[in-house]
Amino acid sequence: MLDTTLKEWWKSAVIYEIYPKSFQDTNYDGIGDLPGIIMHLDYLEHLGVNAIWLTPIYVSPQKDNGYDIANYKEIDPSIGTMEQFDELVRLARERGMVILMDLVLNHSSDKNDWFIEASGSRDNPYHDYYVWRDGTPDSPPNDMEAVFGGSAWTYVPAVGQYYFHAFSPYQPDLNWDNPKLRQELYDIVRFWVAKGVGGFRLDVIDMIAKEPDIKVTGNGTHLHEYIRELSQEAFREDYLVTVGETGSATPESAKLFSNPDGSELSMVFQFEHMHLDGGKDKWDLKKMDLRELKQVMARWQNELFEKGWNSLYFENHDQPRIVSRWGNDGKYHDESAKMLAVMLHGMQGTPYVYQGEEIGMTNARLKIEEYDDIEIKNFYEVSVAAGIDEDSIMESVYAKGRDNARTPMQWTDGPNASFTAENVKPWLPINPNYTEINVDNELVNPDSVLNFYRKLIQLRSKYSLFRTGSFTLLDPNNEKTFCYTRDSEEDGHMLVECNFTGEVQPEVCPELFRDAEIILANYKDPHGPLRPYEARMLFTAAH
Ligand code: TEU
Ligand code: CA
Repeated sequence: MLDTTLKEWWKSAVIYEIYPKSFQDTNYDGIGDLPGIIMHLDYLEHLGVNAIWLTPIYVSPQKDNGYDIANYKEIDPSIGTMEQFDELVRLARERGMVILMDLVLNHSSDKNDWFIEASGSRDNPYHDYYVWRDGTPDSPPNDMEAVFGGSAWTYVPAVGQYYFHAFSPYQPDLNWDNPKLRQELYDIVRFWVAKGVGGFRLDVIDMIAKEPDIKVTGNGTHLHEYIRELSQEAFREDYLVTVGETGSATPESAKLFSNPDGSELSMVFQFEHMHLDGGKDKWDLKKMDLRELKQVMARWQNELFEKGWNSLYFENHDQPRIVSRWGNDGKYHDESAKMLAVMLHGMQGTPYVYQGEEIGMTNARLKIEEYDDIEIKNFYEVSVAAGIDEDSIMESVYAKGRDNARTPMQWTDGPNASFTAENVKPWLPINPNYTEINVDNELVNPDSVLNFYRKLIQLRSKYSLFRTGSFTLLDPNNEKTFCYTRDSEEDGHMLVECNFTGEVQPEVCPELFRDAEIILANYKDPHGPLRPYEARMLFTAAH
C-alpha cells in the first residue's frame, strides 16, 4: 500500500476523479451523494487508486455544478452532510486512500455572502473582494468575453459599477490583489487540511492574478508571487498534494508551477494535448493528427524531466469520453479503450482515471433540452442566434459537450444502471449502452477494460521505472502508431507500442527489447505486427 504521508507519494500514485452528482444516488433524489461514494470505496480500493479527487461539494446554487461556491466551509445539502464527509475521509484512509478537495479560489458564486455584501455598496469592506470597474449601464470597461458566452462584465446598479467574471455572471472573480481576501482563502484551505484531506485540486489557479484592463486572465504579472504565498501560508504539510489546473501553462511556466523545490504546487494539469482536435475553439472540430499528439506529449515529457511534474489524463468532467474521441467506440471498443490507457499511463507524471473511464464509458447523444451544462446551453443559444445550422451545432455538442462525461456512472445492467432507484429520474439521462457497458459485467470478465485498468495501476506500484525513467519517442513521423521507451540506469527499460488504427501496423521494436518480458498487452499472443488498436508494454531489467 502506498504511504500517503510520505513527501512526494503522489509521484507513485494514481488519482481517481469523482463527479459526485453522477456517481451514486442513495436517497433517491436523482443526484449522487456522499453516502454513494462511501458505498463504492471497496470498488475503488479494488481498482487500486491512491487518491480520490471530488469535484466541488460545497454549498452552491449549482449554476456550474459546484464551480460556483456560496459557502466554502459547508457541504451542499444535495450532496450530503459534514458528518458524512468526515466519515468518507476516515473510511477512505482505512483503505489506504486520501480525499482531494477541489477548490475554486479564482471566483465564487454570486450568492456567496461576500458578493452579496460587496454588491450592496462601494464602502462595504467586502466590496474589494471582487474586481470592479466604473462604467455606465451600456458601456462595459472593455469587450472581454466570458468563457461561457456574453460579456465578461456585468453591471450592478446599486454600486454603479461592473464586476468582472471570466466564466459566467454567476461566477464573479475574486480580487487576489486584496491581501485580506487572500488570508480569507488560506483560512479556508486550513479548514479542510484540519479535516484530514490529502490535498487539493485548484481550479483555474493560473487565472487568479487577472489583469482585465489589459485583457489578461492566465499568467498575470503577480501570478507566481501569489501562488508561492498560497503555498507557504496554506500548504504547510509536506504530504499535501496540490494540483494546479493551469490551462495557460507552457512547459516553461510549468517548471515554475511544479518546481521540484516545492515553492509552488505539486503538479500542473494542462490542456495542450486536449486542444489538438479543436480549431479557434473546442467546438470547431478537427481530426486529431497522431504526429501532433506524439510531438506534444514528448515535449512535455522531456521538458519536465527532473524539472517539474505533469498530470497524465485524457478525461475529466470537462472533456468528452476518450474511447469515443480518439479510440473506436464500436467494433474495437475494448481494444482501443485499453490501448489509450497504456499509451497514457506508461508516461512520467501522475495518471488520472475519471469515473467510468475504467469501464470504457462512451459519449452520449442527448436531445438539446436534456442537456444541463451551462456551457452547452450558452453555446447552443449563441450559435442559433448567429444563424449557424442546427445539425452542425449538435455535431459539436455530441463531440465535445461536457455532459458527455457527466452522464451517471453505469454500475449494473439493472434499471437506471443502479445509479438510482427504478422510479427516479436521474438529474442527467443515463447512456442507453449501460446494459452492455457496466461495472458488474466487467468485474466478472477477466478480459474487461476494468480488469485491464487494475493491472495497469498495479504495474505503476511494482516498477519504479514509471516514476523515474526518461522518455524517448520512437518513429515520430508515423501517423498510425505511438511507440516510446522509458529508460533508467537503475530501474530498467520499458517499451510501449500502441496502434491507433483499425488496421494491422508493422511493429517498432528496438534490439534491446527482443527478449524483453511482456508486462501488459491487450491481445493474446502479443508478437509480430500490431493488430487493430493493439498495445503492448515490454520491460527489461537494468544491465
Ligand atoms: O475549467 C477551466 C477551464 O478552463 C474551462 O474553460 C474548461 O476549459 C472548459 O470547461 C472546457 O470546455 C474549470 C472547471 O474544470 C470547469 O468545470 C469549470 O466550469 C470552470 O473551471 C469554472 O470554474
Ligand atoms: Ca441523492
